Amino acid sequence: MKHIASRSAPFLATLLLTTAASAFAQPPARVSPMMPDVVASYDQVRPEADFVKRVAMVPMRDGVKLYTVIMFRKGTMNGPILLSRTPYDAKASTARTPSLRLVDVLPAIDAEFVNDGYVRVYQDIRGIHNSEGVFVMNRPIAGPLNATGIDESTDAYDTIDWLVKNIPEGNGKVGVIGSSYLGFTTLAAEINPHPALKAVVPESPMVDGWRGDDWFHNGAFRNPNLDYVVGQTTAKAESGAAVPVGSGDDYSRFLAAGSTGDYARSLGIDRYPFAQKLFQNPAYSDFWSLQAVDKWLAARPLTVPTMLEVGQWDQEDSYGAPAVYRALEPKDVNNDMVTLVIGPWRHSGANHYGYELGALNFTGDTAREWRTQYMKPFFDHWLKGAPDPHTPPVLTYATGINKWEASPRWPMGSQKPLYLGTNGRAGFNRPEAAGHDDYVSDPAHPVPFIPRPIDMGAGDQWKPWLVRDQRFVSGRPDVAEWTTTPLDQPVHIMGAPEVDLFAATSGTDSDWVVKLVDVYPNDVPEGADQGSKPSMAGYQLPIGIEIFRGRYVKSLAQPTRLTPGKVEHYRWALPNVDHVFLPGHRIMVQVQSSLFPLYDRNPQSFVPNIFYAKATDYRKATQSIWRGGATASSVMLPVVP
Ligand code: PG9
Repeated sequence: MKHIASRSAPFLATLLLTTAASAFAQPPARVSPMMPDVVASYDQVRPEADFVKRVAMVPMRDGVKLYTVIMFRKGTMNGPILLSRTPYDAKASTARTPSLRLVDVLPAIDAEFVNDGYVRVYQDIRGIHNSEGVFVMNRPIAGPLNATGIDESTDAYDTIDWLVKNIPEGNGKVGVIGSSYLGFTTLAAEINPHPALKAVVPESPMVDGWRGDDWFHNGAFRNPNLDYVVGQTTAKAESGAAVPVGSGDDYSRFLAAGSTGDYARSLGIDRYPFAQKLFQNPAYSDFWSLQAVDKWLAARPLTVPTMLEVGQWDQEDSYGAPAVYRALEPKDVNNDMVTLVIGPWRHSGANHYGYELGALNFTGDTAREWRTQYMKPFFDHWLKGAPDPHTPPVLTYATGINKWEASPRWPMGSQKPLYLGTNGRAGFNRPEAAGHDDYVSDPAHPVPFIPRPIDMGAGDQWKPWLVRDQRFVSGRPDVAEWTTTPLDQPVHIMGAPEVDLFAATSGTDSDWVVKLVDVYPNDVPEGADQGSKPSMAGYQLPIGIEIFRGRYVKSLAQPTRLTPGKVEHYRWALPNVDHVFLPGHRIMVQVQSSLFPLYDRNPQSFVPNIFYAKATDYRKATQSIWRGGATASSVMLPVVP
């Protein structure tokens, strides 16, 4: 760090003088001859401001410059650097309010850091907002899908190299943090990492866009992505561009359009390059499997301490963090390099208020508890040399009993089949006789994923949807359900429940949606003092919901036509959870064949590419869920003994 020390005095003096003169003018083209990349500095924008803010165009190895905002409290010296690399507008992310206090200007979660001497850095990734270059959605790591040699890993390396050489107030150690897409760029930073990168916290990271993160889930396409593609790729600097579809019920809108391809074509979205990529890759092709981040990480050494975080009811990226944990765990020989955190949160909820979610109340602000008691001590240790906080290998919040649990590994439960039985009963004893329950799935009347009218862009509908009371579909003839009798003992599950489904359809393709539901007692519900919230009496709380597109039963990469009436054996995972079904509660399994309009409809007749299905392809089908005997469907619960 010597070279920085020798540069700091004249550099800072120049910086202050230059910016003092420009306090009320436009930022100077160049702030200091000593720092050619810093294009603006607002140290003296308002003398009473309690922070320093610099904007740099940081050069990458190919010359492209990335817009980078550097902020820290005045007086910070020898500060650890915490970096986030975003496609969501670094400029806006660092201007939350026009305040003179840094804690008001940065996102709320940054207060704990900047008030403790951290330097906070936000950067627009390549090609978007104020950074130069060409944007590539989820830019694959250099390799078969990317021949340029430039990716989010090299850009992170070059950025970190610049930061440790050009921030005199820094201590030369860098951490990277971010949620969702920023979780993806956080994971990319630990591939071929810069030596100054000392720790990362990928939150709800996008890892595999076909298996379970964002774009598809097990082959079923997620319709809200069309708006996302428009918002992210309409114009380089424009954020949040939206298709003018007006207000109204998304259920009606998508149903009236026909296929998702029809919907996209009706709005010109089919002309967007990434929309075309999605439509051209409906199966788990190389396009998806070669960019799965867990596979990249599994093929490389583990060198950076990693704290993975995901919400138990993450409605966007529930797959990524556990998948990366599985990839890295075998490399964590001393069980002290990788932590998995599962909190009672919706997508990115860890960075917001964690006391409640939908109808649920928890023991406190669980998100803040995690950030202050676990996440920051983790960074403090690796970036500031603070004492080892002995972060547990696995930290989960047990919903139902509402308490944090530290575990040595994940999963902690062992799979125990909850069988579907006769007369809508579920139980842990395997039914002897084989039989089946049928329902008719009609693509003209798909099962809504939340009550209508549906606006998938409305945060109050979208964010908490995975904890929505499922009684809104109770009684639908196309939602089959099996329920245990009231439990006399708690059933504690810690892991990913596994669907083990034997099913047949009269069609030649089909979607299967399975929900694991905690049915609250109707008489003495917990949390009776729900305050302003409705009672939980009889509440049907989803503990996991996941879809599987039947055409992929034989191969995720090569879809096959289903044979009408033939029983197929399907296996897929529900999201990872730590949950206790309390005595008096009942465990319910629901099975249905649509979850609309979140997922595109399966026409239930085999077509080469569902994005291009025609109206005549959509046909009713009789679905048979087999139980007992050799075809005993169940949900394998990861029960803790
Ligand atoms: N999980 C968000 C997202 C990514 C891509 C498509 C749709 C949603 C996110 O990265 O914030």
